[in-house]
Order: sequence, then C-alpha cells, then structure tokens
Amino acid sequence: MKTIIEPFKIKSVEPIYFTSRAQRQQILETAGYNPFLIKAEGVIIDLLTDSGTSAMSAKQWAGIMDGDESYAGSRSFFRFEHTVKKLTGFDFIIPTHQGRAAEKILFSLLGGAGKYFVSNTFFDTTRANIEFTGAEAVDFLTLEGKTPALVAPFKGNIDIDALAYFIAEKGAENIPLCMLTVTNNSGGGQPVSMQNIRETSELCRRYGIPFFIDACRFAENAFFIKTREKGYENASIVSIVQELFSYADGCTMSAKKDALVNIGGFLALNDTHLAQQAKNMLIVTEGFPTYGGLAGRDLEAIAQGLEEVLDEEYLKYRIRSIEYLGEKIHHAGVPIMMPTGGHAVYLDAKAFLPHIPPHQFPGVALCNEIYLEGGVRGVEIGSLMFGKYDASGRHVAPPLELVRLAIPRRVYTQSHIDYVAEVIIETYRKKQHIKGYKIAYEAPLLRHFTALLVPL
Ligand code: PM9
Repeated sequence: MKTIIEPFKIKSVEPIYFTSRAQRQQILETAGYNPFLIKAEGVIIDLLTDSGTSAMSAKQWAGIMDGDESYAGSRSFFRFEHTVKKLTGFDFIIPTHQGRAAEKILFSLLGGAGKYFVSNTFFDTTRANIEFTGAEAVDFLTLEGKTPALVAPFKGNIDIDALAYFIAEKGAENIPLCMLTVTNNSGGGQPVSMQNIRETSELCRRYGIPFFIDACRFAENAFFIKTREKGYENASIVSIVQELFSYADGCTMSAKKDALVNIGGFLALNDTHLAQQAKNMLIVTEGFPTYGGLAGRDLEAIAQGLEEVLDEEYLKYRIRSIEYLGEKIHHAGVPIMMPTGGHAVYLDAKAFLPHIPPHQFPGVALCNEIYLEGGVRGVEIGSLMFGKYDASGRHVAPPLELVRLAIPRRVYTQSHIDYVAEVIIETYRKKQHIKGYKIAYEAPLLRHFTALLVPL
C-alpha cells in the first residue's frame, strides 16, 4: 500500500520559533508549570488542542472576504443554516461564538439543583456549564472505555445498562437531557458506534428524555463508523452523518473542531418552545439570531468547512496521521490509549509514570517533561482537569490520567510528527527521573486553565 499523503498543498506558512531546553525551563517556571500559561511563541510544536487551530482552505478564506455582514437576515447566515440543516436535519439552527456558548444557553434553560444530566463522558466545559446551574453531570463510560491498553472499535460508547439503571433509580423527570459526545474527547477521542447511538436514542425516547449529540468531531466519528462498523462499509460519510443526527433531538457543536474554523459554534434542535427560549437568551448573551456570536464571514467559513470535512480523502488522511504517531511511539513501548482516536494520541500517564500518584498529577508532570524535552505542548486530561475533593478535602481522582497530543487539522506535516515521536520516546527513556506536582493556586471551576503548580 502506498503512503497516505496530505490531501492539500501549502499556500501560506507561519514561522516556528526554536528554544533551548534552558529557555524552556525558564518559560515553564514563569508559567507556573501550567502549559496553558505558556506564551505560544515559546512552543515548537503545539498539540495543546485541535480546537480553533485548523488551517483554513483557500475557499474558506474566500468565504471570509465574501461574508455578508448585515446585522439581520445576512446571506451568510442562510448559507450556514442550510448547510447545518442538510447535515443534521434539525429545525432550528442557532449560531454561537463557540461550543460552550451553546452549552451555556442549553443548560441554563434545562438545568438547576436536583437535576441530572447523563452522558458517555461530558467534556470539561460541558460539565462546568451543567454544574454551574447546580445540576449534576454523570458519565456512563463502558468498562472497555476505561481500559487504556484494550483494543476495541468503539470505546467511546455509553454503558446502556448502567444508564437504564440510573434512569430507573433517579426518575426520568429528574433527567432533563442525555448527551453523547462524539468522538469521546475526554475518553481518548474514541468513537461511538451507530448501534450505541441508536440504542441510547431508543432508551431516551422510551422515557421521554431529550437526546442530544455533542457534535464537535462528528465527521471523524462518522469515518470510524464507516471503517469499523458492519453494514456501513459502502455508505457515504454524508449518509452516515445524517443517520447519526436523525436519532437525536438536537446538538451542540464547537465549529472550532470539525468545521475547520478558528472560531464558531451552534446549538441545533427540534423543540419549538425550547428553540424560542434559546433564541431569546441568545439575543441577551450572544447576538441577533442571524449571526449569534459571529460575524457573517465566520458563518461563511463554517459552512464551507462543514462541506470540506466530509471529504473521504481528507478523513482518511486525518485518521491515518493520528494512527501514524500512535504506532511510532507504541512500537517504542510508550503506553498509549489504544487504539488511537480521531483527533489526538493520548498517553497513558498512569502507566508511563507509575511512581507518581494521582494527587501529584502524573499527567501534568508528563506534559511538562515533554515540553522541556522538545518544546512540544500537550494537555493533561486527568486529575488536574477532572479531579475533585471529597467532604474531608481528600483528592478524588478520575478513572484516567491522560496526556493528550491533539493534532491541529491540516497544520503539521509528517516531519513535524516524526519530531514529536522522537521527543516522546526520549521522554519515555528518562521517565524514572520525572517528579510530581502540587497545586499553588486553583479556581473553583475549570481550574486546569489557570492553576499554578509547584514541582515536588
Ligand atoms: N474542546 C479541546 O481542546 C477546547 C477547550 S479545552 C482546551 O478539546 C467537546 C467535546 C469539546 C470542547 C472543546 C467543547 C467546547 C465541547 N465539547 O471550546 O467552547 O472538545 O468551542 O467547545 C477543547 P469550545
């Protein structure tokens, strides 16, 4: 088989700034040992996130020039609305400035103390928007999904039996919404199968619970369905995407991922009354319903990106480029979440650094060491992001301690990725010298973004 190549040519470039290890040591110290607080120019390869970091196509940039900036009734809104409706089938399409703004509107309307929201795994902003209303966010990831080394096709699936038990126990009237995150970002970028989506939908319909999709990476998930789920081998990506959304009552979307843009999002839904309420809140918090939190030019770029992301050649390259990095470091013995997911390689920090207990943040320790070794920035998805305190102030760890190396879309070439592999393998060689951290400052919500740490 021939190499799967990048299905694009590079038209515009930006420089990478190089640093020495001694400079990075200083940079990291100044950043309070939190990679989020490092200035981007101090990073050689930035794998902090795949969110808002895509390279846009020439056609998207053309859309930026062509955007209609009318306050009301912009032509660009109608192109955006038409594209989203064609893919999702939902009746009401509400643009927001990014994913969490859609979440804020949805959960403010449905949340409140005493209520439970259920998911395969809520991402951090989603969970925070739920908890901010006083409600609880509960995850039902399958045992497979919690076992990093296990190779299985759909480790993002929700545990249907556990969900059914929970609904019976708490009462459907206390569960305003069920949401499946596709792909499951906090659980290794692992996909959810069409069967799991269909069964979750059926369960929710039986109990009258609205069923939504967190659709950030819907196209990557659809590609996994095509390549891994029986019966979809010959289906087009568009038809898989349309079927996936047909089981749901609505979705939230951060367009910063699979819409291949630098900013944007939307809330889409069928319920007329809820949509009216959401639009009313949108006007207060984001903007008029035909632009929401965005400029007309952003709506054009999103509409174009949503068409480009469905290209099978693009998705084949995209998923292969993640797998390529995963294969290289896995062959060198580095423990990773298997199989590689849709947008990132997830290092298993627990297995990488067994000598660092969860309350000393092994994921942070690993992230920082990788940065020191080669200027590669990843993100911890573990005790700093999701850890809690119990009533006696003791640290309660989440099931997984991961370091995510998220690959921006259409940005880095194969030699950049080869360099990343070398840095990770070298870090693995030196693993026994890596030490843990303690927190010096933390915010009450989403603490990982601003926390300051001290090495132990
Ligand atoms: N995800 C990510 O890096 C950006 C924030 S954390 C560095 O993965 C899901 C599944 C996401 C997500 C953001 C959001 C929020 C919702 N759901 O960032 O508000 O992965 O556009 O989207 C990030 P916004």
